[in-house]
Amino acid sequence: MHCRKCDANAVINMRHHRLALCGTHYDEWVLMQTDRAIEKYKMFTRDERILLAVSGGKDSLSLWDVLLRLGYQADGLYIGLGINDPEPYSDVSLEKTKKFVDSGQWTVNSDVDTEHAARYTPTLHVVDIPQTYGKTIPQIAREKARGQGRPCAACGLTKRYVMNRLAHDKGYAVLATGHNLDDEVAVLFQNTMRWQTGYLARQAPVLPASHEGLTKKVKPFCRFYERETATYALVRGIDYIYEECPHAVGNLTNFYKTLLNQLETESPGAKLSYYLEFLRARGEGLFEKFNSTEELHECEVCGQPTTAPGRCAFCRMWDISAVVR
Ligand code: Q46
Ligand code: ZN
Ligand code: ZN
Repeated sequence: MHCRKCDANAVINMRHHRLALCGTHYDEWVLMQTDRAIEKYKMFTRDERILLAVSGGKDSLSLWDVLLRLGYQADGLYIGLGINDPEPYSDVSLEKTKKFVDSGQWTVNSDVDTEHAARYTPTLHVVDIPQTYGKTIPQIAREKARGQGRPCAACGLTKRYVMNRLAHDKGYAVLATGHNLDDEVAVLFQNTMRWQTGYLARQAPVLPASHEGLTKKVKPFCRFYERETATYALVRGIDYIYEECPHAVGNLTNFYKTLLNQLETESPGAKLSYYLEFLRARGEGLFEKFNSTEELHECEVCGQPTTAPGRCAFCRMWDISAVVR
């Protein structure tokens, strides 16, 4: 198959867009689409500092590459979870992240001319959970959940807290994550299956900072399919960790992803329209009344916003009674 714009062989055929592109034109397309999404949803400007959560995977490293190439001031935050059993997942993902930063690869010339050159030298912040808080994520989860279930709840709570805290303490305007369309649609499907209206009200490409101490959250890749971000990483020669976190295997989100992939095979574009139509309905205020108006308090230990007075869920879980820096 040939590229729609030139004679070269196509590296990707996007049936939902009826668009096949070669490496160069695909690269150009991804940059343009991302920049459009950033503007359309008013995510951030080139004058603002962005903190991007990086995991060493294809989505976050590709997003970092794209943002820097588009001339945005994006720094990275890597959170070391201490998940190294049975495979050294955390160690390898940190290694890939550092390799990306050291390579300076976003400055590597390509055939694509962007209006804004990559001039920003990014910083990588690393927060190692076992070093900072004394235990790995599986350890704290085992302790708190008494050996039951997956460590994902403890992990999610810790990651959200660390991201928000660092973004706030270091004065970033926005917190970005590399969530792609497949991620967003799986969560959307999960939430609609159970009519979790509060969650639906808060699922969006942009979540404004609703309270002092919270940072605006954005997902610039939310309209790209997973195979599109993977193809971008491939075209750009980004070396990322292929393996998923061992605790993700067999979880409910992955089960929904498999179901939705079957649907997509039968009906190309089904996921994209499901998501975009949801955003349209949401934009028209369909879920507005389910948005929580709960009053937030300051955690008595760390000062971060929390729903109940006293210590926040993070400080309670980690049994923190004095601020850890
Ligand atoms: S990293 Fe953490 Fe995920 Fe691993 S323990 Fe679960 S939540 S699966 S995105
Ligand atoms: Zn081409
Ligand atoms: Zn706290």
